[in-house]
Amino acid sequence: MTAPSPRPHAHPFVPYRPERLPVADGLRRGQELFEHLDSRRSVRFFSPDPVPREAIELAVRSANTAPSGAHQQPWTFVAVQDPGLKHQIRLAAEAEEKAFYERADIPQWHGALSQLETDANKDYLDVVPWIVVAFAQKYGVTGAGRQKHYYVNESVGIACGLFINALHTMGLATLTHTPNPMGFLTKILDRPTSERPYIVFPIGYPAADCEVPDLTRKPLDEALIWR
Ligand code: IYR
Repeated sequence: MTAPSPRPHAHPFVPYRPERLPVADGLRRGQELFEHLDSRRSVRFFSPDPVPREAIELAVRSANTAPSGAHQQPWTFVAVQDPGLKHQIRLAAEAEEKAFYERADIPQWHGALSQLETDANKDYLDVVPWIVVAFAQKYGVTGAGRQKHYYVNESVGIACGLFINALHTMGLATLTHTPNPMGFLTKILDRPTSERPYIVFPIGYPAADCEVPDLTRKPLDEALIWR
């Protein structure tokens, strides 16, 4: 028999009893996770080697564990393997990026990006075995009509963070690619207008000769304030 609930509830609640680790064990796990996350880099040079569908499924299962506003889980992940669709995405993304890089009125933005040595060529969108596009559900669509969604950006952002971590854990690389605007993805991937394209994730193994910009992470005292 299950123990009676210690509190009165109007809705179903269930016991939650995660393992309580000894402090030293928790810190060791935290250190290991930090070192693992710190070894991740955004990649723009990919291998065409295949990645099993199961890996994409596992990454989306991980993303799908994210906390979300009112538990509305306002995300959809579209996994693209079809070479024709990938090529359509590449051509449309490159058209937007060309316009972005040719804009003369945003020199500061271009300056901030220069150390990444990016340009309008997005050949990796053809090379990778998968492109996953995260969509944010601006509102829900139910039989009764539109349901307002709360904290959509925060929720989808957290889900995407977990997604990136899951890929890295499987030895896969990705990039948070955000061509601007991204409306073309709604069309190419046949998504409803209730969804907004959020991030394009090219996914694969890094190329054998992959390089990344020599960047460092900001020191902890700039990331963390104690009071
Ligand atoms: N979307 C462009 C430009 C770009 C913007 C940011 I913010 C970056 O961190 C990197 C690139 C591109 O993908 O080239």
